[in-house]
Amino acid sequence: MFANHTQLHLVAVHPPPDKKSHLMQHPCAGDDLPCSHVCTQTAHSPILQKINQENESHLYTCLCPPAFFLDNERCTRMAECTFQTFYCHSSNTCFHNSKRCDGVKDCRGGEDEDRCDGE
Ligand SMILES: [Ca+2]
Repeated sequence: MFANHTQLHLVAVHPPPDKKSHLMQHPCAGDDLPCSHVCTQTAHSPILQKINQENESHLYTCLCPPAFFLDNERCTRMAECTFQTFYCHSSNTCFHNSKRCDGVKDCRGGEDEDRCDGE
């Protein structure tokens, strides 16, 4: 159809979205986004649609990029621990390996003292 190395210039034009459209009333489409990074519309299921109709609200899911975790609809960068440290997921902090199994709960959730007896 076109000769090799033919360059095509395509332009797609779409009218601006209608602010009154029900799709534009979704929390992910507004100016005051509920998520810090990525907001996606939750897939509809019969159960969710029933909740939607009763609450007259739109459902959404917040997502985070790699190396971040979701906490209360906000993405927080995970702490980067060195090989001499271990990661506490409950507090997103790093502690030196000497703190592991030393009888003191250094992590907020105390996971540094879990499985210390070779369990
Ligand atoms: Ca400890």
